Amino acid sequence: MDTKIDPRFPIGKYIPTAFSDDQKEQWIADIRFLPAALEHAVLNLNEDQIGTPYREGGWTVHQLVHHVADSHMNAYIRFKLAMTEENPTIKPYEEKQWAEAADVHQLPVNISLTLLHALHERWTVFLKSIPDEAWEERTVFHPEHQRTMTLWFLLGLYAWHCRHHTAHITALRERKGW
Ligand code: NI
Repeated sequence: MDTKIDPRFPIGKYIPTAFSDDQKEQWIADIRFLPAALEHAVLNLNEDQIGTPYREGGWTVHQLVHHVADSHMNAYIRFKLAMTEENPTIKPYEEKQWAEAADVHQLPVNISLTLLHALHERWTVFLKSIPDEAWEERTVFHPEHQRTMTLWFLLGLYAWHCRHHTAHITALRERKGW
């Protein structure tokens, strides 16, 4: 029996769920603790290990950490736009090209971890200020998917995104025995 997990999706794909207070608390906690979780995931890795792709042809640990910073800077802005404008059209970005950019190549992961600590502090305080009724009322429009998304959908998506990329690194370490 083949029970191998697809290495691209160590925790599975994002499955949206109905609004609940408990789920909201859990998802905000996932976002709050991402910087510490990611920092822990890369703790004591040497330069070669940081430069290792998490799967064949995939991003390196180094790129994964910088990607999470790229993604969550965009995410934070999407939440702020959704709360201050009516169904704003969000800006997709070319995440693969961002992950190949000079700053990603030249800077150690510590720079993005520091950025994530500050960013997630602000993001978490902002998320906690969102009134319950707003989670399903406030929306953004995603022009590539031609789809309106609620803040509730996005909260779950980014909580998943935190655990998804952290698991890429922890699963790699487990496989390699690091
Ligand atoms: Ni991602």
